[in-house]
Amino acid sequence: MLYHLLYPLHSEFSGFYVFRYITFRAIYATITALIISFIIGPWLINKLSNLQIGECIREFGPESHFKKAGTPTMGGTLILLAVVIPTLLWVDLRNVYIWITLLTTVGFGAVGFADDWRKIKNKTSDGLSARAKMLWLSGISLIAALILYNYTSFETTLVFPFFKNLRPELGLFFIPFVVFVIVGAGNAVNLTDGLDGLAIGPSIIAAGTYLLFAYLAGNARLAEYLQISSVQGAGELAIFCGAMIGAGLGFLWFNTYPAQVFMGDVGSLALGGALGTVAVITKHELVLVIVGGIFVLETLSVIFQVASYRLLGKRIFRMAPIHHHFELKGWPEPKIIVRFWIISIILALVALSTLKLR
Ligand code: 57M
Repeated sequence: MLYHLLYPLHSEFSGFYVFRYITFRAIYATITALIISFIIGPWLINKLSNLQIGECIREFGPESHFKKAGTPTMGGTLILLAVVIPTLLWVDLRNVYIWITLLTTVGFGAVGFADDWRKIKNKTSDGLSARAKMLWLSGISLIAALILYNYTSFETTLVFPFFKNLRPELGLFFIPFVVFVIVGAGNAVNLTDGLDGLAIGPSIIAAGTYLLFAYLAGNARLAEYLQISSVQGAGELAIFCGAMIGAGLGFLWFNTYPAQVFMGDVGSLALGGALGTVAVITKHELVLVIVGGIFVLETLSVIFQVASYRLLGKRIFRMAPIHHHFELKGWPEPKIIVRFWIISIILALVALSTLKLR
């Protein structure tokens, strides 16, 4: 909105020309998101506490979590507001990729909201059934995939990191592939969200990495120089990623150990859905496995744990997802969190190196 209001004024006052630049708007989207988080955060946490929107802790989980019972949850609504408002303020609203990304982000957030609400209403840790959740998430991603496929000039090739000439055409398979990436990302972030700051840290790092990918993919000259796919219009997603960084940092302010608020599924699904969509649109979807390596690790730990228990009757980890394993080994919570952040930063650097190694 601000972009549409202020940029045209450059014909009268040249200073307003600055609103054209994606870099400038991405920085101010980040700052706007931070300001929104700091203004609304304390009020929302108070409100959630007063409404007794508190966490029900699973009885068979690590004991260290029992003291967290009653921590306000659904703080993801703050993340959503702090992502959506700055995005609407700073982007070019004619950009279809922005609307697709907002659709999955808000859509996934809404499914998470319904899930959290049910848990709170029933005072249990069981929300929507896994089936219903998957159906909703797949439906929302399917709409996003169909819009990309039918109404944009989006290339339906699959781009492999490290191999610049390996670009198979997916054709119609592009649609289920997009659904798989977005739903997978949503669920992976959700599984990771089990310690204070554990999901939001790697989400901020991933958003920062994709801010750069979006900027480069949207700039035809730079894309050609780096031999990455050029996606006209993808640059606006750098502003969305900026808002994600600001919203993430703002949320971390309250979610850092010992957390004053949890994000709930409304936050974790929205963040995952957003990252999955941005990865698809910037044509860096396979790189998400590296950028979001922590989310992948958490998911794989559950898959291997369940498979091993079912097939061999033995557990690989003391408890899955893997962060519980380290907790049960006696690592203090902040140590696990910060170490996972460090791994995330290393993975982001490896992912960025794919820009040169091809
Ligand atoms: C969400 N939610 C947290 C909070 C957060 C298939 C199976 C592996 C699924 C998995 C599962 O249900 N994962 C989904 C995990 C929960 O956090 C809430 O959920 C929201 C995110 N969706 O925002 O509202 C708890 O996590 C802790 N927490 C923090 N700080 C935070 O900032 O400390 C969350 C955010 C909170 C709080 O204690 O209550 C969760 O872990 O439940 N299931 C599991 O993770 C369970 N694992 C399991 O059963 N493993 C088995 C098999 C199935 C693999 C095994 O290893 O044998 C464990 N979850 C818990 N306790 N809590 C079991 C023990």
